[in-house]
Amino acid sequence: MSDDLAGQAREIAARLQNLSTGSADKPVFAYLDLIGIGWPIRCLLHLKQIDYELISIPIQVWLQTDEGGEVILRKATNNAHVPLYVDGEVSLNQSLSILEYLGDKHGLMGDTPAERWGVKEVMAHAYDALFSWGGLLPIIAKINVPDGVVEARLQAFLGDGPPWGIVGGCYGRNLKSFENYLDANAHNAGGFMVGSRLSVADLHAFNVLCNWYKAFDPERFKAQHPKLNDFVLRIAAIPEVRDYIQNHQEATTWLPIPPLGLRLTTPEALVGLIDE
Ligand SMILES: N[C@@H](CCC(=O)N[C@@H](CS)C(=O)NCC(=O)O)C(=O)O
Repeated sequence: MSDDLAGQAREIAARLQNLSTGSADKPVFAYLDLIGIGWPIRCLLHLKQIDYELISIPIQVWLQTDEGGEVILRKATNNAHVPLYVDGEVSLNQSLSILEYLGDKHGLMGDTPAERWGVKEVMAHAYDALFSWGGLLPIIAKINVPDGVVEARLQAFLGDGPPWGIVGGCYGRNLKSFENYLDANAHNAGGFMVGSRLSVADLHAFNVLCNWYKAFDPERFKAQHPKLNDFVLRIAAIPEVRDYIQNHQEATTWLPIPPLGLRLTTPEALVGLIDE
C-alpha cells in the first residue's frame, strides 16, 4: 500500500474497478471506515458468519482528489458512492439492494410474501429517516452552512422551534412511524418490526434508531420513545448482534471531523447506547 493518501486512493480505486462477479473468490464489501449505512450489512455478514473481504476506506483516503479536483474514489463505482458489495452472483452499489439480496440469501426477508413487502417498507422508512429532506443527515451536515441556519434547522427538526423550510418536528415524526410499524406487528411475539423473527428490517431500523437517532439525543430518545428504546435494547441483546457492537463495529457513526457535523458521538458513548 502506498504511503501517500492519494496513492492509497488510486490503489483502492483500481481494486474496486477490477472487482466483478467473475473475479470474486469470496464476497467483498467496500465501505468507509465508519458505521454510516454499512452497519446492517456488516452486522448481517457477522451474524451469518460469512467469510468475506472487507475493504475499509479511511475517510481521509476517500476525500483525496486528482489533478482536476475530482474525488478519485468517486470514479471507481457506478454511482460514485459506497457501499459496494460483490460476490460470485452480483455486484451491487446501493445499500438497500445489498441488504435485500443478502436478506434473501440468508433467510432474513420475512416468512411470507406479505412480510417480505413489510420488510421492504420498513427499510424504505429507515432510509428516509436518514437521507430524505426530513431525515437526520441534512440536519447533522453543516459544512459551509452558517451557524444560524444550523441552529434553526436543528430546532425545527427537534420540534423545539418554528419550521425551517420543510423541516418541522421530523425527529419525533420519523420515530413515531417506527412505533407504528412495531404496533402493527404487535400480534406477533418477539417485538420485531415485521413477522415473528429477526429480519433485515430490524437490522436497518436498529442502525437508524440506535446509532443515529438515539446517539443524536439520548435523553429525548429514552424519555419520549421508550418503546423504541426497548426495541434497541432487545435487538442489541441478541448475542451475535451484541458481539458485533462490542467487538467489531466501527468507532464512529460518520465523518469523525467535528467542523463537518453536529453532535458527533464518541466511540465509548456509542457502545454505551445499548446498556440503558
Ligand atoms: N443511496 C446510496 C447512498 C450511498 C451514500 O450516500 N454513500 C456515502 C457514504 S454513507 C458516500 O459514498 N459518500 C461519499 C461521497 O459522496 O463522496 C446507498 O444507499 O447506498
